[in-house]
Amino acid sequence: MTVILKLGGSVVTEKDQPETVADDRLADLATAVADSDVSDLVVVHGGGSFGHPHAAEHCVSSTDGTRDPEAVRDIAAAMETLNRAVVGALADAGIPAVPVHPFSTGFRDTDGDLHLPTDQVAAMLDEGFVPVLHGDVLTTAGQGATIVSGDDLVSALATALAADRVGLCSTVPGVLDADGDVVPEITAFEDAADALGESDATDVTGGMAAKVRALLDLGSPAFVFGPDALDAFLAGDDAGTRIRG
Ligand code: IP8
Repeated sequence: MTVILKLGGSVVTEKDQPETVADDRLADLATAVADSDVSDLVVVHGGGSFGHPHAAEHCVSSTDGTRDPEAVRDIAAAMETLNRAVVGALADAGIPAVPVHPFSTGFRDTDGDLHLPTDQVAAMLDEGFVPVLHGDVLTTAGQGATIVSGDDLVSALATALAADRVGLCSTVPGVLDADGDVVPEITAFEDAADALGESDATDVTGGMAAKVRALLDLGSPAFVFGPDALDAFLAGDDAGTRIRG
C-alpha cells in the first residue's frame, strides 16, 4: 500500500508567527504515523510560516519567477530548515524519515509542466525509508525560478508511484460548506465551488480551491482532513472530505 501524505504548512508551522515550527502538533502527527501500519509512505509538507513569507518578500509565486540567486537561496534555505524540523520530529517518533529537496532534483519546463524525478523516491521506499519532500523554489525554464507547492508534488508523486491513497492533512477537518460543515464527498469541482474560498494567511500557491482541483485530477482516492483524523486516514478509513474525480 503506497500512501502519499501531505502535512499542510499551517499544520506543521504556526502560520502567523514567522519561522515557527508547531512542535507539539508535529510530534502528535509523528506519533500517529509511527502507530500506523502503512508500508510505503511518502510525506510532503508545505511552506507555512517558513516558505511563504520569504517567497512573498521576493515577489515569487507559482507564476511569478525570479532570477535573483539570493532570493532562490533564501527560500530554499527556509524550506530546508523546516524540512529538517519535520524529518527530525518523524525520526524522534521512530520513523525512518529522510529528506528530499525538490529544488535539487526537479524543474519546470517552458510549458510550466513539472518534471520531478521519482525513481530515487521509489528506491528509498524499497529500502524502507520514508522520503520527506516539501514545497520549494524550483528552476523554471524562461522564468528563473518559481514556487512549486507541496500539492503539485503530491500530484506528481501520486501518479508516478501509482499511490493507493492520498491525504492532505490541513488545519480544517475537511472541505467546509457555507454552514461550516464538512462536505463528505466531492466528485466534481462544481459540487463545492461556492464553499471554496481563498486561504486566510499569506499563501503564494493558492488555497483550498487549488488543492481540490488538483486532487480531482488524480487517479487515486484523496482525502482532506484535520490532524485529529490522521490515524483514521492511515488506517485506510474515510477521513474528512473524500475527493474522487
Ligand atoms: O505550502 C509552498 O508550498 P505549499 C512552498 O505546499 C513555498 O503551497 C516555498 C512557499
